[in-house]
Amino acid sequence: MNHPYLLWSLLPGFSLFTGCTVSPKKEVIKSDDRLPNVIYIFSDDLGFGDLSCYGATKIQTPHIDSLAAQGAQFMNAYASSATSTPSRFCLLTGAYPWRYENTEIATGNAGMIIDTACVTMADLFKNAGYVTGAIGKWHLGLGGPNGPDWNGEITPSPRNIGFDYDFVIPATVDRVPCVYVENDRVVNLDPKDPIFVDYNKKVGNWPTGKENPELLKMKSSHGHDNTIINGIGRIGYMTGGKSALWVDEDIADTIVSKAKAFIAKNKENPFFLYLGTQDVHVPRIPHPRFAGKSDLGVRGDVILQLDWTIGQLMHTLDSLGIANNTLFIFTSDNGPVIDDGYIDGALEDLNGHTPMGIYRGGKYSAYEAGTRVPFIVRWPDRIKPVKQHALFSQVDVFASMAELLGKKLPEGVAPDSRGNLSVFLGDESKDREYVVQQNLNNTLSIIQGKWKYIEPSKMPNAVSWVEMDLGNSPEAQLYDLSTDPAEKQNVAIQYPEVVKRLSVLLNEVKSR
Ligand code: NG6
Ligand code: CA
Repeated sequence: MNHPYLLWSLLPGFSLFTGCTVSPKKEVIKSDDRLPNVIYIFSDDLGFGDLSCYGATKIQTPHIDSLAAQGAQFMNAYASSATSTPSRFCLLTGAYPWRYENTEIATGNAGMIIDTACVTMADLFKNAGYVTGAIGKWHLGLGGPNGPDWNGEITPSPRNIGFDYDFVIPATVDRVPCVYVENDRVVNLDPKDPIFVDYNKKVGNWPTGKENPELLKMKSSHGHDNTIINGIGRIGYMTGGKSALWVDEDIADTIVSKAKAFIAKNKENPFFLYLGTQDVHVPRIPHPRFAGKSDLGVRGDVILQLDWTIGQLMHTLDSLGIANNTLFIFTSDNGPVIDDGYIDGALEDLNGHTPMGIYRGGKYSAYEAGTRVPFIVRWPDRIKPVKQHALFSQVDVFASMAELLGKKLPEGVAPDSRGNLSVFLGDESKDREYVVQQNLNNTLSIIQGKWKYIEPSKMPNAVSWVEMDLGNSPEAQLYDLSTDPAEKQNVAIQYPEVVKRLSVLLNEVKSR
């Protein structure tokens, strides 16, 4: 596949991306005008209504609340997509994922999805002298087109797209292999017990959820009935690598300790840390410290665990004396879902909690709760606390970071990203000209001002494996978000000229 966004790294005469080695750190960046460290946290499936700083009353998230109180808290910010892989792809490439094949939810043995020739946001930071790290959930594929060699060197990896260091969960916590990869090797792998992974047929003789449901500590509601690891049926089959298997209860602790180590090691450099939490994705398995603590069942418990994670990172920055000059971004890859394939009591235990807030839909959906997510930016040295109401999309983070670093992106790099630093830092409240959203089925929506248009789609509005209002309809949909943020009244028939205008604009964006 020919990616237009791949051409840039080879542009002659562009020093940032020609691959010439600058030795930036101490020489280029003087200690008194040091660029900020940047931490970007992608939580997983966290909803707009899941945090007390966004109005939740049944759960308290004090650490994330204090982050919000000290920074710019966005009220109208969007992930590009209602699922993980495309959302992450968009952030790191600054390109809309729906322009490219193979950017849908990735299996656990998918090859690297971002071409190594692509200049990513990690490359941008690295070329500006930052030390770059990717920790936690990855879900952008690893290895060549046939997937990774789990028993050897896993390449390409995040280290081939701009990260100096990686410690990653390859895909999601419900997908095999249930192992960590650190700097291109499976962690704690015993070479005498090699790993085999297959997404089509059983490998080895480890029990599966389908054959041995009596072995499960959490049963599946949909799918998740392949190999059982730690009493949980997963998506995909694996065998081997016993010594390398993660312990689900410990994942948050592990991610925090790796992040702390990375931050402490690089406290003298500017660093860029891209961190994906496994919380609050299924299977929701809190550490015993958090189990039963929320009164909202396991989904609430892992929200508390997520809040703890953020508190630990804030504390680390404080104790190293670098909090003031660290740009700390906290958000979610897509909206929330209640039953995402395991019988974990999440629905029964909601207890009045509303993960979607007032919005319609959720993860996978074209409606607002699919992509409207919490988005918080704290940088004490620079950002004055503010509630940011401007319309904002994560697609613009890349170019905004280029602005921050004083780098001009060459033509073709981050092609869909627009520098929007003054909004990003909360200095100015100016809506993006439009925001494009993508649902599970690649149905696109576009928001401009108060209007939201969802393009007609031939896809069904429901799938068998998750109860979700996907937003697919053969008819054009138009909502006035200023009076109807919950998208109850389709007013397409009343405002044909608005439908026309937005469909033309969307087609124009598509054809770029
Ligand atoms: C779905 C899974 C869901 C989750 C999702 C990806 C089933 C029934 N559902 O196919 O559990 O893993 O994929 O989520 O298997 S994401 O947040 O990483 O995009
Ligand atoms: Ca997700």
